[in-house]
Order: sequence, then C-alpha cells, then structure tokens
Amino acid sequence: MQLEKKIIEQHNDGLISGHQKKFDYSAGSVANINNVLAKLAAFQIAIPSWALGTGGTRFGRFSGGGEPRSLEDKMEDIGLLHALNRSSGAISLHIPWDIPKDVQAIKALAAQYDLKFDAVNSNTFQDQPGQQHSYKFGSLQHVDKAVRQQAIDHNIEVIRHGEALGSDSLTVWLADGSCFPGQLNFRKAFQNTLDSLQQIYKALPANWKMFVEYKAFEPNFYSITVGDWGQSLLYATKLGPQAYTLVDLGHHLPNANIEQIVSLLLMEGKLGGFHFNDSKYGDDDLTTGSIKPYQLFLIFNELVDGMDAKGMDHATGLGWMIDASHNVKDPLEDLLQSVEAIMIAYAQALTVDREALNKAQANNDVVACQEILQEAFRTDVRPLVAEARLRAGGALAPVALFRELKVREQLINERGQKTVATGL
Ligand code: PSV
Ligand code: MN
Ligand code: MN
Repeated sequence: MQLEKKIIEQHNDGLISGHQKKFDYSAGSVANINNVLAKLAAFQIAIPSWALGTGGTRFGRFSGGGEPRSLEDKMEDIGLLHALNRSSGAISLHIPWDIPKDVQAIKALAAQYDLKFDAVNSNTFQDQPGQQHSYKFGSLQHVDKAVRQQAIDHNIEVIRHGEALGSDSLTVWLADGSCFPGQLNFRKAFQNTLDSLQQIYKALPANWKMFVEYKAFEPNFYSITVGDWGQSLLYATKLGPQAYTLVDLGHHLPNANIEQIVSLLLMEGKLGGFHFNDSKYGDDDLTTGSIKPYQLFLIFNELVDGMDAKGMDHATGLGWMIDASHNVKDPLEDLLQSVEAIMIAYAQALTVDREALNKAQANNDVVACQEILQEAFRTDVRPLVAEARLRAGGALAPVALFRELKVREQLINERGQKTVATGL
C-alpha cells in the first residue's frame, strides 16, 4: 500500500488549528526558527531492513502479522514510514538477508518511495547455508587464514551489492572475540582483524566510507575484538581516511559517558555515524528515547556543537541510522516513535543557547551551564518537529494516522497473518 497525499492532507486539516496554536507559542521563543525548521526537514534517519519484523528474544519470537516477506515488502514498509514522517528516507540493508534479485527493479522501487540506500551491512556473525567455513570461532580474526579469506570475500561482495544500488558506505560489525580467558591471543586476534579489514578497505570505492562498529560484549562474553571506541578508533586510524568509528548506543558498558565519546571522536574527524536505540542494561535495542531521553539530548548537544565547529552539514556529515527491534510493539509504530525521539533530541540541541553556554563554561558557572542545557531539554519542541514534518508533506500525528488508517490490518490482508522476514 502507498499513502496518498490527499489522505495525509485530510488528517492534517483536522489537526491544524490545535497545532498552529502550539507552534506559534513554541516558535516565539526560538531564534532563527526558519533555519531550525529547514535543518529538521533535511534530517533523514535510515531504517534498518531488519527492524521491520518483530524482534526475537533468546527465548522466543512472537510474530505480529503482516510482516515483510521480502526486500520489496521491507521497502514498502519504509516507504509508509517516510510518507508519514518525511524523515525516514533511507534504508540500510543487511547482506545476505537482503540481496536484491533485480537491482534495477529495486532501484525503481526506491525512487518510487523516495528512499536512498544507506550503509550496507555485512554478516559474518552467522553461518549461512552452504557456507564452506564456520564462523563459530570468529571471522576476520580467525586463526585459520581460509576462514578470514571467506569473511573478507563476503565483505567485498557486500560492497559490490551496495555499489550497484548507490550506497556509499559499509558497516562492519564483528561478533569476533572469545568466551573464556586463554581462548584467544589478543594481539594475534587484533592483527588478524586489522589485516582482514585492510583487505576490505582496499576494495572500497574512492567515495565510500567504512564504519567500524564496536560492541562491549555479546555473543562473546569474555572479550570482543572490536570491543570499545578505543579499539575501533585504533582500527579506523590504522586503516586510513575512509575508515570511521560507528557508535551504537546500546554497545557500551553501563553508565558509559557516550556524549563524551561522541564529542572526542568528532573532534578527531573519526566519528562516522550512529545506530540509535535505547537500553536499560545492555544491547537491549529498545525504542530510541524510551529509557534515557536526556542522554539522547546530551549526545545531540555534542553533535550540533562539534559539527558546527567543523562546519559540517548536519544531515549529510554523518551516517544516521536506527538499530532497534523488539518483541512487544508493532515494529512500524515503534520506528515512528524512534524517529520522533531522535528529531526531538535534535531540535532541543538546535535550540540550546550556545553563546550563553560558552560564557557560563568560561566562568565556571556550573549552575548556569545546567540551567541552559535543561532549559532546552525541558522546552516542548514537539510543535517544531511537527511543523517541519507538515511543511515537508508529512502527517501532524504519524502514529495516530497509522492507527486511524488501520495500516497493520491492511498489511495483514495483503501479506497474511504468519509472515517471516529474512533476518534475525
Ligand atoms: C549487533 O548487536 C548489531 O548492533 C550490529 O549493528 C548488527 O549489524 C545489528 O546489530 C544486527 O544484528
Ligand atoms: Mn548496531
Ligand atoms: Mn547491537
């Protein structure tokens, strides 16, 4: 199904007077409101192809019905999200789950839904049917050169798929590591991984970026070979100017100061992009902003400050992607909530009185610093985000419209109750 403009306009007509009052009030206190609205409208967050079905847990999976059965269905879902919020104009593919059968047809579909192809992701954390060597003991780090070569070849194949579609970045996340002390020689594992990444790096087209994603633990629980931002930065630095660190918010040990990590990576020109999600304990992959919205705001505060200092364009300077999926919500409603939370945090960060903050910091006025940040965080910027969406042709209340139109019921009618997407 594709949402007609007319339907969105009718929905907006019903809400416009209430919205206008809220927007006028909020806009009154924002300097450069048109500038803020233009930045919000330009900001696009890629949707991962694997988040469109209900996520499983280690203990079970409770499918929701009408889930995408193919890459075409996944794109249809993201097309719906983008029509509703005008901020989800990109898809991130995971290979081999999403290998296109007909590249030209997939590109035409992307154009129809107004979608770009974001980073392509390789998968050496699972064995695929018919695969010659197993990744049980790692992939790019493996003690056996033949296994490493298989994983290198896979990553190069992923780059080629991405090239054909018009993507311009590769995200490498490795489950490589060890579960028990003594299992692995850390230095050899690092050297093997670096050597493998170098082979992949050589295959990158000149305009491409490689994102090296780190994760503290899971599925290996004693050591992970790209376990934190320091290790990722080490790889990215040794690899060269096309390699960057990717920050997945759920991949840190509890209470890590992610905003400080982001600030320094950005300062060093080595921050590549994000996987947004939220968590209480580990890599929980919960809806972005559902647990720690203040942390999300503080991250965006560093991003806006750091990107402005370098004259970087917010929308295109880094890779913005969601990496969340779970068990109990409608995946599409969940993604609408994640995108909204990201847009709110970004809008709050855009409205921070930076001059006053700089002054307060220079005077060691700790109280004023907190007041300035919390003034922005506690101001309701939702009308600004809604106005940017309205001007871009989206819906004033995306989740409400999704429910009014009974989108899920329509997808179930179209695809069936028991459908399974390829993926996790
Ligand atoms: C791993 O936990 C991760 O965050 C990586 O980004 C993977 O590519 C993704 O999840 C899907 O498994
Ligand atoms: Mn991730
Ligand atoms: Mn993860």
